[in-house]
Amino acid sequence: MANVVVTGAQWGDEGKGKIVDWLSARADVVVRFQGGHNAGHTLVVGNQTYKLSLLPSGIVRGTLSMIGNGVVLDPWHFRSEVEKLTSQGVTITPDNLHIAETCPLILPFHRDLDGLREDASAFKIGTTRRGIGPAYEDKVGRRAIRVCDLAHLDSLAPQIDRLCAHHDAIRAGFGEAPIDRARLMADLTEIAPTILPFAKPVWHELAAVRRQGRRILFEGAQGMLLDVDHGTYPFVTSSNTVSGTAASGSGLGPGAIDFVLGIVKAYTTRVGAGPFPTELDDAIGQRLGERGHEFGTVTGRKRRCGWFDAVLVRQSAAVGGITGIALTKLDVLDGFDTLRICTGYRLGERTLDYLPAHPAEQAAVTPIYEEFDGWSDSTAGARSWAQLPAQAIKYIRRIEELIDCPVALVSTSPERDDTILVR
Ligand code: 2SA
Ligand code: MG
Repeated sequence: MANVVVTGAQWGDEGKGKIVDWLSARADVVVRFQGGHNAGHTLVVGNQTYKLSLLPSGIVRGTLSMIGNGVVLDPWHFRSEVEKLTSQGVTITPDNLHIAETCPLILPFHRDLDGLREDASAFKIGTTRRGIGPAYEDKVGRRAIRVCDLAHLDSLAPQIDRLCAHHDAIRAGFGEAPIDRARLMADLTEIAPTILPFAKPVWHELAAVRRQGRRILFEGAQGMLLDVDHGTYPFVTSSNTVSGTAASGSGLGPGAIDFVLGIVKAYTTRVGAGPFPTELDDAIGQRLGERGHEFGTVTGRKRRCGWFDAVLVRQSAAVGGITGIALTKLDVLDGFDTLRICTGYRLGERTLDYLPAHPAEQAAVTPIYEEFDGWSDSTAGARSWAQLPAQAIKYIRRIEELIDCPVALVSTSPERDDTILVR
């Protein structure tokens, strides 16, 4: 298989980190193409656990890694994540990590604004408070400071003025002092030498990688239902998380993508606010959360849990052009007497086979469930199809049918090798 996009098909936290790690053994380059340090990718290698939120997961095993133009980069976070991983024995140098020169920067006042907005109003998105949304707003508003600007700080004052004028007006509304320009310039001057050695024309390098026939693994963050266009708007992140972004967010054409692997958890979780039709506000939801260790990697927030929603994943598979699914955390369902899968929604008198666009309707749908007998044997650590209980296979096959997409991989623990390749 040549170039693969790994994309979340639910609300994130499907276990992309592990699957990217598994696939990175077969890739020459790993590329992040959207989001920022709001991602939370966990890799377990032997007895070491690595938590990444900005860097491509390939870096842990030394695979050439790139941060594409579609990512928003907090330079200070970058430095601390590099330091943390280095202290865990990971080698990170400008030879194995490249950052697109066109990445917009997340600046300290972006993070402040993210928090101010979350705190100030009754309407809460439940963001990671890392400044992701405000930084993307400035990118689209053509006000952003980008990585390449760090090499031209002497002539940056007019751009900084324009950016700060915009933010000062917003800050005033929150009763906040104007941005200290001199301090911002000093901070940028201080961090620039850390970032610039990594800055490269990533699109140009990827073109060469393509010409040489080397394999690219595109590492998505968050999930399809958090996509700013296709997700549960406004309860979404501020980037396009769908697989198509892998091309635009790294500087390649759509023809560069050979396979889209959608990562799907065997049940459903969501962190942050917004509609969640199959959410279980009871002992079963509690049990899923405990067994699945469902806490945010970045923020430590408790994730909401619910039954598998085939309607949502079918929608993700269609919108994201998913070629095959990797089903993760199947072992969390071990030992349940009965399992449920949502196959459709009821909205008043209507029956729907998709999630309606309006947030009020999304909140009002009630799931139509199909019930399954569970399995008592453990699937944890299974490495072959033959090791799975018959009922578990039945559950997987039914999911496949309902989402109209084949299951290509089944993951049975955070360990790289506990992965079943389905033929
Ligand atoms: P933001 O910060 O602007 O991107 O938040 C907007 C919404 O997107 C959700 N979001 C996420 N959902 C799941 N996982 C994410 N990454 C971390 C993780 C999150 C964490 O892997 O655990 O640690 O809490 C992620 N990033 C953003 C967010 O909850 C909002 O609903
Ligand atoms: Mg995550």
